[in-house]
Amino acid sequence: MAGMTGEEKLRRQQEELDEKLSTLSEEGLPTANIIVAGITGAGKSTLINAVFGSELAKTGIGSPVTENINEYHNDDIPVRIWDTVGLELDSEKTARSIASIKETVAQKASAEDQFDRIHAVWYCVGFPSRRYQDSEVAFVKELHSMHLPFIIVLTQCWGRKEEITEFENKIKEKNRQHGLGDINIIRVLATDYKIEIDEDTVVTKPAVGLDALVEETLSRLPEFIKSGFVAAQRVSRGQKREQCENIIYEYAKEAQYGRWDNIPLVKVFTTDRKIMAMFGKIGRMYNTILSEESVNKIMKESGVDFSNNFWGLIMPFDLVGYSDKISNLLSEKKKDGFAVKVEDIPKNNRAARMIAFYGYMFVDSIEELWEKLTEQQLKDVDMVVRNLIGIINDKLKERKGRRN
Ligand SMILES: Nc1nc2c(ncn2[C@@H]2O[C@H](COP(=O)(O)OP(=O)(O)OP(=O)(O)O)[C@@H](O)[C@H]2O)c(=O)[nH]1
Ligand SMILES: [Mg+2]
Repeated sequence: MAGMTGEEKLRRQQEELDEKLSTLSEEGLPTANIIVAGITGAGKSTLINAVFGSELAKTGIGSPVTENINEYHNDDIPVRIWDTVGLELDSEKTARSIASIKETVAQKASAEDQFDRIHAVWYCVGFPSRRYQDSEVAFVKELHSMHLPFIIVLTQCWGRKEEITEFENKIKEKNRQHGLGDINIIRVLATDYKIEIDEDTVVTKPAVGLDALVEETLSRLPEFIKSGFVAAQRVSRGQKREQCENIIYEYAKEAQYGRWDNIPLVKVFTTDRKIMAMFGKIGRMYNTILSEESVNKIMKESGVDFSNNFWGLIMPFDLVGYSDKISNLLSEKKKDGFAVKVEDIPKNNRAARMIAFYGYMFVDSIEELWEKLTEQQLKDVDMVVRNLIGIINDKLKERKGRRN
């Protein structure tokens, strides 16, 4: 960098940082590959819809990979599901299908690119049938031996607790006999179950266990695939929030490292772009795909002077409690082994704090949006953008109110 003026040097440094950050935001999310197997009627489709939303199977291309495997994928949802359809484990024909499923899985499992491999298997057994046949155990054994995260999902868990426990023990015992005692079984009722007592009385058993299934799967997925799985699932909001904190942290750290607010004139526009990229990523985590245009609109029409973003928003930080949140976040990260100190992002590092502030505000707003809109409405981009602008403006007003 010899011969450059100080300003040129800074500009160059900034460009390099920008490049680094834009790759960060373009990476998108990894796609988790999950096999959902089980005999016909076990409740596979119901489970898939409950965890990933009906959009996946409806608009996704359900294309037959083999006679008995259907693949579901939709560009907006970072998950790929292989569903074994119509498997009847007793028949002759099914024995052939199982062989072909095993072959497909084995091929995938050994793929050179880790992203192409199968990342987890959910094997569904329906409680109402009370059946866990020898042929199923053999099938489970084959899949389990590929050393993938393997979970047995005991589906359609309505009915008496003791009976469910009894059946679960039966499965466990059978597994033990085949050296599969370590397989986890998770009880699930994917959607509410209505029991008609008589003409006027309907008792509803509410859905349970999906969060446990998501948590267990997540804890066993390879690290590099987790963010995709979290974005794709619709069950655990806590997990989404955690992933968003990681995103905010990345951007805040970059802002701090880049000292964006040291040369305001060069950085104002850059910072806007970072915030936009961060909003886009957070949106994806909540299954909300926002185009650049939409994010732009949100930023323009929120009651903040975004073009003057280094002044208006920084002062009242502590009054909203975001400063504490940010400090906590940074200490958490430090515990995780990150080389970051709370003092690393001092109170006077406006860009980093501002980015974190926007990040948290956006996550809060999207969570509110989730409460407010139905799954169908969340697909309507105009409605999402309009509502987000409303929520953000309310939050900012709230903030002003507290200041006074
Ligand atoms: N209420 C309720 N019904 C369920 C649940 N799981 C499955 N069912 C019902 O059980 C039946 C079979 O469920 P599916 O999800 O279609 O089963 P599948 O495993 O996809 O079956 P195939 O596609 O034939 O292999 C359907 O009528 C579902 O409505 C559940 O969690 N709650
Ligand atoms: Mg099905």
